[in-house]
Amino acid sequence: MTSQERLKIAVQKSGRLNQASMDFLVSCGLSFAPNGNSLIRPCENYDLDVLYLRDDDIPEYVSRGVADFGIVGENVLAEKQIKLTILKKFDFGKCKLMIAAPANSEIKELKDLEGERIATSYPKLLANYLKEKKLEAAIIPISGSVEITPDLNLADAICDIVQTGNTLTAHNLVPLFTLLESRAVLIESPIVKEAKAKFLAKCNI
Ligand code: PRT
Ligand code: ZN
Repeated sequence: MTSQERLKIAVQKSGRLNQASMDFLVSCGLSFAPNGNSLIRPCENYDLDVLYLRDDDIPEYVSRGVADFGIVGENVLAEKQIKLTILKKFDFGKCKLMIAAPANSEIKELKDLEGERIATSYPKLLANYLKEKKLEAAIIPISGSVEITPDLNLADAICDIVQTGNTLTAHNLVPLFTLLESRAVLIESPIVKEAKAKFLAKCNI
């Protein structure tokens, strides 16, 4: 195998998907030496390197063929609006993208969102949802800690990822509408390579 054929898989560097993604690769029979802080971790027993990235960057790396595969949340993939083949849906990283409002708010039904301000890190998915529901609301793009924005009067509602619901409860927010159900998925670059099929067979995909 030439060095150009050495495959790359993009995995979240740190965060909720990192450990389960590495566990999946190990379950495929791959082994990795401890890598310290390096962003590229070679597999010891297969022609494969793991690229450790921010999850938000994974679809871009994969769509451009810099990584042959990637493991990322469907929520991130959908927000990036990059069309890529999903090869496998995993049992980890399960969550929902939801609109939530303060418990004491008058927002209870979809129509109550009309004219309101909604803070989110998912402006594209929220815009699509509002358009589909024929609602006009102001989208406030925020990159993190979205749940504090109603208290600070930056927004009337939020659109964020919910798993247990504990974060919403802690901020006195009530989940109302689901935009997307998400889990971690294995995505594939559009670049054709012989080595890819062999790798997928090794992983029973
Ligand atoms: O650094 P990097 O950009 O790579 O990481 P990140 O901080 O953007 O992502 P990270 O590690 O938080 O999440 C990675 C992926 O895990 C997400 O894109 C989802 O696909 C998935 N996932 C699963 C979650 C959650 N569960 C989750 N609970 N992502 C985020 N959360 C956050 C949510 O934003 C909210 O703040 O957890 C809080 C809600 O959790 P509950 O349990 O209190 O409801
Ligand atoms: Zn991220």
